[in-house]
Amino acid sequence: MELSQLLRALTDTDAIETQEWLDALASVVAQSGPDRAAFLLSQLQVYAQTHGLPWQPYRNTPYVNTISAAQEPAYPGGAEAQALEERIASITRWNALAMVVRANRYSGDLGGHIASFASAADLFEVGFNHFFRASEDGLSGDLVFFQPHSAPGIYARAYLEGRLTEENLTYYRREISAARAGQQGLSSYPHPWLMPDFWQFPTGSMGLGPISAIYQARFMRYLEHRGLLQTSQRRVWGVFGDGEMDEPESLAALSFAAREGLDNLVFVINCNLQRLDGPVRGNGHIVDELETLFGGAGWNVIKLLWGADWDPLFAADTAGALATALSATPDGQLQTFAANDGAFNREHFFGQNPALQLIGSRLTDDEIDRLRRGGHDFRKIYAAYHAACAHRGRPTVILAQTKKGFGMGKAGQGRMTTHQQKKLETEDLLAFRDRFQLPLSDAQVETLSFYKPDADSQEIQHLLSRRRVLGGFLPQRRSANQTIAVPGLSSFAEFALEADGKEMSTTMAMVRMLGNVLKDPTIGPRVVPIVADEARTFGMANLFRQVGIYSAQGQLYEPEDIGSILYYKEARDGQILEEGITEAGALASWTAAATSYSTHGFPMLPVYIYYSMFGFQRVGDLIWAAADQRARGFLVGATSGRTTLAGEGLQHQDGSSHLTAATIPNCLAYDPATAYEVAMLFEEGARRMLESHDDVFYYLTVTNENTAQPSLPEGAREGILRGMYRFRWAPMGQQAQVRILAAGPMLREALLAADLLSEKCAVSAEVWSVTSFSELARDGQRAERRGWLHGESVAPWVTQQLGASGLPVVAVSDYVRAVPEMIRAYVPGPYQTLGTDGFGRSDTRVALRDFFQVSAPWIAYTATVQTLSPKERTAATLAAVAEALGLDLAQARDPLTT
Ligand SMILES: Cc1ncc(C[n+]2csc(CCOP(=O)(O)OP(=O)(O)O)c2C)c(N)n1
Repeated sequence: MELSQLLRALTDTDAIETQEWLDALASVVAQSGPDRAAFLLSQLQVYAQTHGLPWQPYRNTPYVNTISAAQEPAYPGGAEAQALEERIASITRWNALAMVVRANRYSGDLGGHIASFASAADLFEVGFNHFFRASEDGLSGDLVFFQPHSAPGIYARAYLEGRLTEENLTYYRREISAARAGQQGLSSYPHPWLMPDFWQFPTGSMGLGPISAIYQARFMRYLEHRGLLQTSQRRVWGVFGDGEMDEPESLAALSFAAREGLDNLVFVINCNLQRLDGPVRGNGHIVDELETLFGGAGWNVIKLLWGADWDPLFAADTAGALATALSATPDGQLQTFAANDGAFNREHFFGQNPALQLIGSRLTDDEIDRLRRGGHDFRKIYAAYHAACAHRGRPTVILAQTKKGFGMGKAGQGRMTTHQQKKLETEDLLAFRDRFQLPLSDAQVETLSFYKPDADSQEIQHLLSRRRVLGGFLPQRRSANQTIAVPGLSSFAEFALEADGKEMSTTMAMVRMLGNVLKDPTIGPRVVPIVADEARTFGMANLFRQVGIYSAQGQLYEPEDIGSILYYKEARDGQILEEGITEAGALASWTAAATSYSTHGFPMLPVYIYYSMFGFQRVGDLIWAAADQRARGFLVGATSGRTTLAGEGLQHQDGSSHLTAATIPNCLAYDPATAYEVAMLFEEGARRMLESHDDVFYYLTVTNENTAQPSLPEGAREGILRGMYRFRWAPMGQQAQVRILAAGPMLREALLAADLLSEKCAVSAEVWSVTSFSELARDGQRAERRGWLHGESVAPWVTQQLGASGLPVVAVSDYVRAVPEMIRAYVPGPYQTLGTDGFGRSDTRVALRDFFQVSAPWIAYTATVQTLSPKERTAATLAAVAEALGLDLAQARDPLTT
């Protein structure tokens, strides 16, 4: 009896009937083709469903490779090239390992990962030799998102390429010591800020890589469809961990990628079945789960599970005993198999039933031990990547099964603790050397010598020639600086500069400026307006018609409002990115546009307008990553202000974004009060980003409170940009007794307070507009440091502006008090801050300002109290002041605790 017949007999209750069905199907395929066969299968499905058969189509395919051995293309360069590349991967593995273990020997404080790259090395190597294209001009290469903690492997390859030196590797994770020694150290994870010529994408925070890669691929399409840049030959690759796919952001945009038909996007998920603590899905199959998720979302899924040495086993197993057993083996068990030797696997896997025993009997224990998983087989990896590149119409995900800590032997392969492993005993190191046949002496192994073949060796020659063919080295970040002329203020903001009391909100002013800037022939096409389903909220509906909403498919329907002038116009060359309700997606989209000057050598100016509450608080980590990536663009927190936002209730009331923004070093955050301030800041920001090439981005908060807008006062420019300027002097002929610093919407309250002060309290006040507490604080810190480190005497801007009079100062913000507190050290004189701490309430503006004690009467009250000496502040006096201002102190609650 043939082996295949025997196997079938052992696993099928009616083998003859099964064979008849299979033969019938095979004959249909042969005679009428696969389409007819597929039609018959769907008819069977309809029959099953309409006749109540308890059968559902499987969402998963069997636990085998999607691409059969017969479908695999030949390996470029044949077996010889393949063997050479495998050697390069072995060397890279060693150097990566040596780098991490050396760092750890130097100091236990230094972390690092070995096992992740050990599992991913082959996936990367095939990519580097055959798929990841680069370009010297940075305009036609691929964009690759690297799994963050595989960074040692990427450094190790750059070392072989001659891009990094032995010193660089020695200073892995020792960036500060390296700089002191005149060297360049290596960041733990991809970090464009710290390694600006190397890393493009900061993927260190898991989940941000996948969503960013998707929006990057879509942004390339956007550039192409708008006729701005040819990107159709370029691809985005994302290599991520299977554990990382648990992050909500990893999965958040899968259906979006498929909907957009992003066949320029390939995800390679390294399914080593383990994450940090243990198995990703010990009791199930992460591959199956991801197959369902990606497949259901509309991706082309390629399972790359088993290496070539499994092919003859599967071929012999026509009854499917092997596939059945593998499908039934949970990942936790597969991990145990990875951690144990051939004899163990023979007994516990192949020993499960006679059919498997028979298959196992064809192999020695050593051969069983060396059975490779798909992600460690160069030819199969090549086949999968090749198929992914050839696929049209949909993004592709390759689910590559590997072993975590591959080749680390007893010290790490498949071990629960392998993720954190960074100490290896000499014995383990020697075993690693032998396993990968590295030409290192015992002494070199013990001292963890890096290994680099001679420049004229086959290995180095091969890898260099492959990179030449593929256009250069990678990763490589560029800061190509094309200058885009920013139009003068008067061309887009005349209405704001000469507002002359006209009523308008700052959100309205911002949107109007945006509309004008979009019309400018130079900068206009570079502007990328981005919204997350809130365009109407911010009064941006007119832009729908003006510049159109981007849609790869154009508009396949007649919009309901086609008759109106502002109809909902979708177009292939539309300019607005309407992202729907996904702040994470919109931020990833903004980042792609904000870094286009570098990734595409083509500067764009993204302006993402959103509810400020759903920015820093909601997607702060994405903003941090954008900062690391040296993003240039505007984030506009619209309808902002804790008490100012009208009509939405407290879930939308943001009191903290300015505090978070202040923690991001290259984010300039402003809370402007007037339309002309917005105009000045927009112009200055655009100029710095597009003309001076500063790696900064701007956060502006604007509000929907309609107020009479003043015209630009003379001489205000410097103060607006630096953070504060005097808006109103004390009443004519009077000396100011108190100063009020007010930001954003609080300026109006402060002005009313100044009136109250003079009318009701006989106190004369001066009012200052603070456009940015955080910029003032930074300026103060810089001045302080110059003093204490270099003995220079420089007064911070706040101190310079307020002078030496020592008058009491009251500062009021529509954000938490910690925001105005940022400048306390630089205020000469008594300083009292007012802000909007606590959970807040839903109510009207007036009620909220009263509740938070930031309304005009409360500001006036606080200012008056500041003018009193401590002795004068008796309960009776305070009550009298409050009464004069119509306030009831007994009603005043602590917003923090109520
Ligand atoms: C947001 C976030 N949370 C946690 C971590 C810490 N972390 C780094 S690697 C890792 C495990 C990664 O597992 P997996 O994605 O399966 O990759 P593998 O190392 O197994 O290849 C964790 C939890 C992180 N970098 N980012």
